[in-house]
Amino acid sequence: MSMKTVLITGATGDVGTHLAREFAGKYRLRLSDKRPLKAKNFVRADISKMADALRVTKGVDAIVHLGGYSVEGPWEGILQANIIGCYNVFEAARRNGVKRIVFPTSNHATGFYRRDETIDHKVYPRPDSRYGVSKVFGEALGRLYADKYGMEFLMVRIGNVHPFPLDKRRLSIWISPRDIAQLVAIGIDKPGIKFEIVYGISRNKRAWYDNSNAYRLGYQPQDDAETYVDEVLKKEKPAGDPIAEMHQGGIFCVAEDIPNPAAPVKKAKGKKK
Ligand code: 15L
Repeated sequence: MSMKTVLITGATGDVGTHLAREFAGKYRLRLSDKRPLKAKNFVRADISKMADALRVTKGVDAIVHLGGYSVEGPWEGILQANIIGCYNVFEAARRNGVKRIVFPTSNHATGFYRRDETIDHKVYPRPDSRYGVSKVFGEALGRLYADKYGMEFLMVRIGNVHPFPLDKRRLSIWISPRDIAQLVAIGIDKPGIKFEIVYGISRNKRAWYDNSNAYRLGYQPQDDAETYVDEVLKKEKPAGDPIAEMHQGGIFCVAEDIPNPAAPVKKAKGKKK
């Protein structure tokens, strides 16, 4: 079979950057984002506009829909990027006959489960933020489009993608770039997926998740956050808010606004607003 054409939305973000690198040569990639990127396979698109979503999803075999607001923040931003944007992409895929979508939901869809609980892919969501709610929206919309229109979804409740775990909480939810690439590739390629939820974590000793559904689909993570345990715990700051400390979602359980690593760089205007 010829190489699949795969659209990655949100391609300038953290996860998109890792996946574009890991997938080079494996798929014919079309990268999109509302922010610019210097790459010849890049198409600029703002998925909060249906016309852009229709244009960018045309003629691809599968979509990895990363585009959106990636942390807790103002409702208006989350509404446009994650609720309207997700609807536009799924609906545009349906109209364009694109059947397969990998959606990065988040550990924050279930962040109000406690750290002393182990949860599997069947638990009822307990979002820890408006952002978490927007991810639950994406999961529900995917379920509808699978059941009603026969589209196919792998929902990956991602922990945190980074070359190494950043802190104690991430020792439980970390996923390495090569492991997320393997899991997303299963979502793109594995025949027979209708609608599945998995956790996007490496084989972490301290995992809060029973990720047997991912293993059933063939996921064989290569990494374990425990490799980094000493250096992570040495750098760990003293425990902060007790509610954050008690729950899987951490700071998302208490913060109203978390600095967005993917925010567009504001140009200096000379005077303060
Ligand atoms: C997420 O869902 C965010 O997209 C990411 O930026 C991290 O904050 C991650 O969760 C996390 O929980 O560490």
